[in-house]
Amino acid sequence: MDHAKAGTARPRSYQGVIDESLRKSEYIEVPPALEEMVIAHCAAHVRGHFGVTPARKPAQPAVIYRYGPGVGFVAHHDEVTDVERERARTNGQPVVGGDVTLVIWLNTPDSYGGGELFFKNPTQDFKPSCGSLIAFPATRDHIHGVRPITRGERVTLVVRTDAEVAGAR
Ligand SMILES: O=C(O)CCC(=O)C(=O)O
Repeated sequence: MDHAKAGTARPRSYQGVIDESLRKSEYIEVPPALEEMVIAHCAAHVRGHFGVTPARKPAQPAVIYRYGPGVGFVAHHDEVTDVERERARTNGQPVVGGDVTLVIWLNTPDSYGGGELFFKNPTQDFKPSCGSLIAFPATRDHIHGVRPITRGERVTLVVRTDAEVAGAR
């Protein structure tokens, strides 16, 4: 949290779309060593559920997002398709993607209103305790988003990881 508060937050939209109505959260990038520690900490859980080992994507630093009142994130998926690549090519926004997305909550649910992480198919809303991890495949069938914050601020660490399959080469 201190790292998030001290950092220089910059606006960022998503997947090459510069449109603050889609997402207006601020973010800072996480140092590689901290990202490695977080991934190592989550690895057993990810392996247990998905049978793959999450690995850092060096070109794509993990980020801490801060969502303030009125801010959410529209329903989207994390798969990088030609649509996202073309948008990124034309407007200079980074393409972000991976195989497995990790979301880790950095503040307590009572410190903000709204802000549930929601999924479609099946419909599910999550507002977990500080330190919780939700991991999900970064595929187009995992549509998700963040409900707008009604009070306070919501802070999450999002790590987009590659999936390493044991024995694959
Ligand atoms: O901040 C979150 O909880 C989720 C962010 C998200 O959906 C994403 O970055 O793809």
